Amino acid sequence: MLDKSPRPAAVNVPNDLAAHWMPFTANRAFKKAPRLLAGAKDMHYFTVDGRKIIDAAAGMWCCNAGHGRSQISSAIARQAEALDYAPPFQFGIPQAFELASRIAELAPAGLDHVFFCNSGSEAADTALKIALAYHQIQGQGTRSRLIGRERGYHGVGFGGTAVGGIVNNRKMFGMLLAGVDHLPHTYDREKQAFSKGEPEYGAHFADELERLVNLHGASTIAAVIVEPMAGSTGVLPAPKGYLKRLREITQKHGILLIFDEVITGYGRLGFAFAAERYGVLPDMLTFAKGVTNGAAPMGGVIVRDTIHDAFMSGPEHAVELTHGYTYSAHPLACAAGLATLDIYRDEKLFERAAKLEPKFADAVMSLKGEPNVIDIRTVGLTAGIDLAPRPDLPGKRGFDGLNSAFHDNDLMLRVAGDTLALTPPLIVTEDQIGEIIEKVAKVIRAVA
Ligand code: PXG
Repeated sequence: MLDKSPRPAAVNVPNDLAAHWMPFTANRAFKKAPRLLAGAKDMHYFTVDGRKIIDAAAGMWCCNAGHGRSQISSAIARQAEALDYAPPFQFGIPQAFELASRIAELAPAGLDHVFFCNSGSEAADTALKIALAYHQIQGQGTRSRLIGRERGYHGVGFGGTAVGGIVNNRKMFGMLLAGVDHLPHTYDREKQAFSKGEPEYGAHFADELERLVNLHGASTIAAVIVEPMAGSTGVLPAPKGYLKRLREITQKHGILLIFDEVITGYGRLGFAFAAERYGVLPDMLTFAKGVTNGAAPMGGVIVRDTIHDAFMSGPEHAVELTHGYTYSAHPLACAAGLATLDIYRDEKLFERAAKLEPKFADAVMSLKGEPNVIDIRTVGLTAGIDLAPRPDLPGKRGFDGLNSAFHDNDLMLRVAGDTLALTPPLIVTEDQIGEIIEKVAKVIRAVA
């Protein structure tokens, strides 16, 4: 069928791609066959040559309300005209306070204070630093050990890289932080393959924290940081009961629990935050991405009142936490965040994700039986599809899938090694889910 929907005219393509060293990208391969984008609206991207690509990745887990939301772009434009920049240290803008209140309201009761930064990486490092400083203030400065998890991703700062558990992200960068340890990841394909939602098997992986406590001593451990659903590593939902058990063990030993909700926040799992889905209250919760629908860089940490309040002592003229960024609570990001939260509320997008979850899961599971599909996991509006790696070249099948999707099937998806990740905007319709699955099936066959 001819598509007559409006689209931007094809734009000029640069003839020299050399200067831009692209992040987390196979630069040489990209520059031979560029995937260049020029525009976006609702569920679609437009390429520089005017093709319309359905977005099964919400950009990069960011654009939960879909693309080109004029409510957000006009809020940013108005803010840029009125106040382009204000120093966030010792000065403030009303929008930052309003946004913090709105975010605290969305978060589970008890998580009442928001510290702003500009990305998920900064949010992870901020949360880890608050944990260390909190224990200092409490007179427990020996608690300096940080615990992450294998296959965890907490961004690319030294703190986040150290607690992260993706070997390729770690092994090039020396010793990282001292005194870090890791829980095992929670994935066991034999016991969990083709699970919808949280796998039945695996709560006991949380007990490994007891082992680490026995090894290191609780009095040396500051915090544990985990993603409620590990996203970057290929969509690993927490097993049933796992997060509750982690909460019990951390609480018993006075260890802070940090949820990294950079991906799971703002509706991805059908709730404002995954903490709500799992009925588990962490001590801190990090966010980024969806807070502005991707339209401006912003991240943050939501902090338990008890932790925040512990800092509010000493002389009143003194800075309570010596941490922050030039662009913390940037006016454009605050404007984008407020407009984004309005859309999430008015269009009930979190509830929409929850409602679509079973249909989405069934649709993705229908790919079982396609060539090389060795596991499919779904949770919320997210799925990971594991393809058997080519024995000679691990990651090549996945990379070919990314290219086949973009160049031959007008589809954008995420790829982690040989795992295809689907994580569409929460505005996706049932028909569009069907269209995405058909395209993914074509991609899987193309790389068989
Ligand atoms: N924590 C988590 C859980 C993340 O997923 C970060 C921190 C870091 O955020 P920044 O804003 O610093 O990039 C992330 C980022 C993918 C993919 O393909 C995922 C992320 C980033 C890029 C790609 O799965 N997550």
